[in-house]
Amino acid sequence: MTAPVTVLSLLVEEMNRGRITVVDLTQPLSPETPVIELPSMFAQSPGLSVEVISNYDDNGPAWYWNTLTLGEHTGTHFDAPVHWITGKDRANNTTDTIPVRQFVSPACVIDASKEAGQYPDYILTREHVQAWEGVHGKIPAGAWLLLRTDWCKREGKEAFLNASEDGPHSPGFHPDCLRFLAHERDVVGVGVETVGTDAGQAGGFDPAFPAHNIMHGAGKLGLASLCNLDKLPPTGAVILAAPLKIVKGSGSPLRVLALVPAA
Ligand code: 23J
Ligand code: MN
Repeated sequence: MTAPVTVLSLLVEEMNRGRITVVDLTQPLSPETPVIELPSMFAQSPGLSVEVISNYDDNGPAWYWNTLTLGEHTGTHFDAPVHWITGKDRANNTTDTIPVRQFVSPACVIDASKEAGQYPDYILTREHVQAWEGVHGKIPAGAWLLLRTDWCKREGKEAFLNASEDGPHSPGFHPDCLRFLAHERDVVGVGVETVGTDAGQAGGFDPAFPAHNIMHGAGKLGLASLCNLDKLPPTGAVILAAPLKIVKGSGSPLRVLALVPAA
């Protein structure tokens, strides 16, 4: 009796042969992991703190485990539509109710690393996306749009958040680009390397925080603080990104993996 050949058995074979690799798009999660800093009139989200329950000691002689305290939006994390007021009345808008099919979706990767390297406030436009489509083809419905900026290569909180007197400076999306992605392309969501899906200066955009406002208003998802986007092809990767099943959760830290075909 031999098992039947299926797309999944072929996938396993391809992985065993190294013809499909698994790339980790997740930042390490530690108390040093930077979290977004909002203007001081708003409540802040705590980063990770870790308290040991036992460490093979009197509190538990044969076991080691910890208690974690952290905001839902810490480190490499998932944004659910309910996170934003524009998405609050949508069906299946929380981490426990989003259809799991969306957690396994293909990726289109736009490389704006050169632009963001030269200008930290770089904003991706509809025209830039359309130029990418001219080379790589139309973004299919249900795909992630991942914005590569090489921001994850910035070491330390200061460089990563890149804040000055007038707030943080980091790349993101133009509102018109987000409307295009949500309504004309029907992406599953957008993913970025920066601390949140919106540009550092996006609090002053119209609408404010458009990646949150427009995407979540359209029931779309977000992924923030991704890394290793430079290891992905422009098309052809499949992303596994499943948040914790937090009841009524607005988001969650998660492990994001990409299945990538060998070049
Ligand atoms: C709350 C308010 C503004 C922003 C954010 C959260 C995030 O980026 C987030 O992690 O969802 S911009
Ligand atoms: Mn978030």
